[in-house]
Amino acid sequence: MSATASAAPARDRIDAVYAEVVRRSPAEQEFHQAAREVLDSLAPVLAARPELAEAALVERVCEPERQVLFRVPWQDDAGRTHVNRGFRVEFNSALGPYKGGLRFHPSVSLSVVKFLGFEQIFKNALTGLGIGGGKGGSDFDPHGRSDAEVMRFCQSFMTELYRHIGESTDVPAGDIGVGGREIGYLFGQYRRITNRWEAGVLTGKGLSWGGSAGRTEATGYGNVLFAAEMLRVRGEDLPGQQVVVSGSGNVALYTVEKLHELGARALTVSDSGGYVVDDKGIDLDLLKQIKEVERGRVKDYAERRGTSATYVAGGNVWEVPADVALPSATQNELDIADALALVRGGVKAVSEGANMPVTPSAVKVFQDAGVAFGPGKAANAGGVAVSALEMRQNSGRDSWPRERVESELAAVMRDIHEVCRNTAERYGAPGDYVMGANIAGFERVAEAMLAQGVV
Ligand code: NDP
Ligand code: 2IT
Repeated sequence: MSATASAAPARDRIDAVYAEVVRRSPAEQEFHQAAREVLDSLAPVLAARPELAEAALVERVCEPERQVLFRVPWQDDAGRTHVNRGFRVEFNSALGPYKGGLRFHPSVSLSVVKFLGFEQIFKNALTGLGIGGGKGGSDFDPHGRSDAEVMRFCQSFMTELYRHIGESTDVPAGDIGVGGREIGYLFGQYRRITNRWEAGVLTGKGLSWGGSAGRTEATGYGNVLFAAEMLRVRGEDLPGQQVVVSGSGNVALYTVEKLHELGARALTVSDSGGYVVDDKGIDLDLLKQIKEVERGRVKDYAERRGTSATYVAGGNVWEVPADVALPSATQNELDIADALALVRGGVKAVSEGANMPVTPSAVKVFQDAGVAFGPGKAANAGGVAVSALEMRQNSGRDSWPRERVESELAAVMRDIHEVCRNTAERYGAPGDYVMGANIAGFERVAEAMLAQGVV
């Protein structure tokens, strides 16, 4: 297979698909960005495989199979009524039930949910574990809300969502603002409304009621394993590397944990208020206490850590020089000036723990500078991969030991790295993991869609 003379018409076709995406969904900037990035990789595929072009697979994959928007009314502790908007975009089910997280954050919009759902299609395909792509959430802001308020919100959210999901239909999980506490409240309401113990309807559950060992850790661990693979094929090693990590949520915490386990040093964590840099490396026990137990801020970490840590209020974490950067907070958090600063500081590898944290122009800076760049749909696939393993355990009413889950996660991450690398090489773009991930993910989905007819 090679890019042939028909690449030019293929590129025209891609541009036309993109123009139609923008025309049909105007003002959905995040979705446009995610679509453009994938589409930009696909011209050589259409040129080499006309059967995929003829079946309008690129056109079809850009349009969600179903989009659900709903009102979520709830009452706060003072009895005031609030109204939020709920979303579930069921993007593609050619490879399995829709699968993807729920995000609760004030910035959530249809555009954000569609960008995340679109990315999820290809990410989930790369895992090879038989899961389609979807995403959902709400513009609800959980910060500063009591447990009781979060519970009432989750119950109201599920009171509509339950009719759209199911273990063979659509299986949500966590994302920003949705962790173990929220999955618990959501599962409780689903069980109550449906009168069914259907463990496989949600993933990220507690270990005593259908959850999988290793799911909490999976995204961060997986991203570190992916970064280690990218370094390995360049003849470098993760142990001893200084690493800058952004965010201080689920992904960031377990990124730090795996880095330290493998002998690298995590220098930073951040939140929307600022960042902390710790010359001795982040003290994970203290950070977990503050974030997972007290639901505090990274500022509290700096105050309690002693002299090795400095808090930079409103600061930009990418000004800290490091060998490796693992953006693990949110979309578009690392732009061109940040990329230039990291390159000046000697960064060797950048791997996306978050979804689309690096802007397209920043990705180009890294690639032009020869920095290994791991796109989120490959690098952060460990979370959804272990979600798929949780679904497997649920369908067999089984519970696997942590060692089994961790070794399967490591195998999946190695396999994704290999597939992306080989695919990029096959299409004449050696070392370009963005091309590799987009093409390999698309080919798997497109082949299944082709076989299943025009649906
Ligand atoms: P959490 O809610 O646990 O943590 C999110 C972290 O990112 C917090 O530190 C938060 O800070 C920060 N953050 C969020 N939004 C913003 C913003 N707009 N500006 C600055 N900082 C922000 O979420 P996760 O760790 O689960 O998710 C992080 C990223 O990883 C997301 O992009 C998510 O889509 C992605 N991801 C998550 C997976 C998972 O399994 N959880 C799987 C794959 C990808 P603050 O508290 O100040 O808001
Ligand atoms: O972006 C993601 O892959 C996730 N938030 C995890 C999705 C899942 O279903 O575990």
